[in-house]
Amino acid sequence: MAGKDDLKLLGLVASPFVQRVRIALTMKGVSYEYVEEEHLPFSKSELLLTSNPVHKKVPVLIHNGKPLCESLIIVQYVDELFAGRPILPADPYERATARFWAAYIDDKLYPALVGILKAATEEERAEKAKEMFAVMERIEEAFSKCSGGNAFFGGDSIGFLDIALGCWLFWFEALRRMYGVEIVGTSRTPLLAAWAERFAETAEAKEVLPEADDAVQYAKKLHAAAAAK
Ligand SMILES: N[C@@H](CCC(=O)N[C@@H](CS)C(=O)NCC(=O)O)C(=O)O
Repeated sequence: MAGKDDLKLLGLVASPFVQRVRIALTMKGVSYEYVEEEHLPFSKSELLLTSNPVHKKVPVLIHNGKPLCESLIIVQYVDELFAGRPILPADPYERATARFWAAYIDDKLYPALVGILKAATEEERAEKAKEMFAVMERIEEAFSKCSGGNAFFGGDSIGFLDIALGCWLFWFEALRRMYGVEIVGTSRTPLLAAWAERFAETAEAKEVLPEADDAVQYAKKLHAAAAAK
C-alpha cells in the first residue's frame, strides 16, 4: 500500500505535535514529503490555510490530496492505514487507556509547559513548574500501570503513549537549559526519567527528534515577538 500513497506533511521543526506524526510514519517505514512552515506562527502558507481552515495549525498530513489534522488523530490514521509495527495497543481496554492518557498529556502538560515559557516573573514560573511536576507525577503512575514493568508504555517497544509524550523530550531539555526546570528528574519521577533515556535511544527518536537548541531558538523568537508588541 505504501508505494501507492502520496503523503505530504506540513510541519515545523520546533513543534512536538509534528514530531508525533514523523515518529509514526518512521515506525511504519513510510516515505513522505516534508514541507516546513518556516514562518509559523507569524504567517502561514496558503496550503496550510486551505488544508486546516479550522485550526490553521501544523501538523497536517495530506494523503493523496486529502488533508488530516490534529496530531493524535493523524497518528491513529497512520496506524490504521499502514501495515507494519502496530502503534496502538491491540487490546480495546489498553487502547482506550492509551487514548485517555494521550488526551491528558495534551490537556494538562501542554498548557503547563506554555505557562513556564510565558511566565512574566520567577514566582509565576515556579508556580507553573509545580503544575508541570504534578502532571508528570500522574503520568509516572500511568507509566507504572500501562508498561506492566516493560521498558515502554507500549510494552517492549514504543507505542501510542510513548509517541504522545516522547515528542516533548527536546522541549523538556530546552526548558532545563533556559530556566533550570527539570521536568523528568530522577527524584520526582524515576520511572519516567529512565523511560526518557530509553526513548531517546530508539532508532525513531534518533532519526526524528530535533535538538533542544531548535526549541530554545524558537522560544527566543516567540519571546522577541512578544516583547516587540
Ligand atoms: N492539537 C494540535 C496542536 C497543534 C499545534 O498547536 N501546532 C502549533 C505548532 S506547535 C501551530 O501550528 N501553531 C500555529 C498557530 O497557533 O497559529 C495537534 O495535536 O496537532
